[in-house]
Amino acid sequence: MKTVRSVRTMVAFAATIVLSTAMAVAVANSASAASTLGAAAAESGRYFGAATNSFMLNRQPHATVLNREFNSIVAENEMKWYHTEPNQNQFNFTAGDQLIAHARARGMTVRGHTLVWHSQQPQWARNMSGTALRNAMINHINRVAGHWRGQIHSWDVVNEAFADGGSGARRDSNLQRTGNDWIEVAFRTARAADPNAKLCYNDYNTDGINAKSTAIYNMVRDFKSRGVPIDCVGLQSHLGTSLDPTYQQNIQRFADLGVDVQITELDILQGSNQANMYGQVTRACLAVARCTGITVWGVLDPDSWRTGANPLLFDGNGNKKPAYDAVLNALNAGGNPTPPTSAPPATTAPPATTAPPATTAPPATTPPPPGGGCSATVSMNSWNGGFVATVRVTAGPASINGWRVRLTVPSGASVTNAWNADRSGNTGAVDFTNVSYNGQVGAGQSTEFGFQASGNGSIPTPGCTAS
Ligand code: G2I
Repeated sequence: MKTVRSVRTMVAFAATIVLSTAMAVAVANSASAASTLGAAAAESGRYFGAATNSFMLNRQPHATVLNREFNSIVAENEMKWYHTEPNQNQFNFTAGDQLIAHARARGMTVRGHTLVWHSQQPQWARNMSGTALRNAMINHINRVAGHWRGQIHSWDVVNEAFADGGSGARRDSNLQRTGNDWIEVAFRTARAADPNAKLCYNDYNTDGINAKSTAIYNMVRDFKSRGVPIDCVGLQSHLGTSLDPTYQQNIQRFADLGVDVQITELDILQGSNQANMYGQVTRACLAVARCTGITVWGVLDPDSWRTGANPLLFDGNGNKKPAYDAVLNALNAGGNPTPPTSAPPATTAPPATTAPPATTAPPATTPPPPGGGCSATVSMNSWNGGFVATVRVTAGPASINGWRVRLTVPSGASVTNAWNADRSGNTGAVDFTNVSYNGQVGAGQSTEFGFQASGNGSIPTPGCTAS
């Protein structure tokens, strides 16, 4: 009896250990398994985003799902050229500002889509060609990327510039006809306008190793070898019923060039393979350290541009689909952590017109004039035949209410456009004066303006006069 009881006791004790171990494992698993896409992606340093529109931010159930699940957003249409510059030099940032405010209030990052694209251009740009169009493109990038400077995680600087099919050629467009260098000019201009944003080239039908993705690969390799600023490649991934077997290999070869890869517009035709493919895409990204984030092109199926395809992760009532579970499980299974260098720039960075902190002293070669006034320094981003200059104006020991910078552009060079300053002249000695919002600069503080010019050469240290 005694023996039986002690055996029973031992069995019960052993069972308790097994049970409590199992429970501990279960608790540990559920503690490490994040319950939303954004939180699960963040565990390996990635983001999981969705495309949306400002007019959907308060629409239910879109808003609830967007705010709960995603830690990144992108404007489906409202940061495109036709929307942000409907008339030449008249900018409309309202919808984009709303999207950014929404994201920042919730700790989400923002992808910028897109600075230049052959499609969805405003009518005035569609009618342009040659130098006028090239200058309009540069001005557009300066003004749009400048407006949201410091607030965009990654910009699709150029979208869909390569032809479909096996040619590996550039797509014909009014932009392409301004000269083959239009893409690198766009990237250099974007870097100067927002030095913290990652600059991406974005395209579709590039979801495997094929002639189009190889042409883009060759362009990125060329850009890296010549120092053209490019940080990432966006693979849109609008997908059908099967995944290209070289999908991951293709991501890896771009990563091996030294750029990040982002899955930028993921949606997959609903059908028997949808959930499986969503899992495959997620695992492929997680397997490559430099694949830093995934964005789905919409939140609820009825939001999608692919009418009737139901290609997203939530149905029209906001219910999670099997595809959602496939993605979440893949994210929670973990993957290669992203390298520390691919950390996104802080979304809390000040906008361009805000003076940088006083600790950012101007170079020693241009001490502030004694007794007040201001000084100016220039940094240039040049390519053969043109440059973008960023000019920093720093107040002396007393605050100032206005400033004028006189600088000498190189002989043969000509200023084509300026931002955050009024300009008189375009060759030789050119004067730039503050605009209404950046004339007041506190003692020792700085503000910046910029301009674009054609030509080559360097600019001597400019003079600065305070008022
Ligand atoms: O076409 C799918 C995507 C391919 N890659 C680039 C993305 O920017 C593109 O997005 C789509 C949007 O999802 C659509 O919503 O771009 C389309 C335009 O090419 C967008 O469609 C347009 C409609 O065609 C217009 O009729 C409409 O006025 O959206 C406009 C704004 O609602």
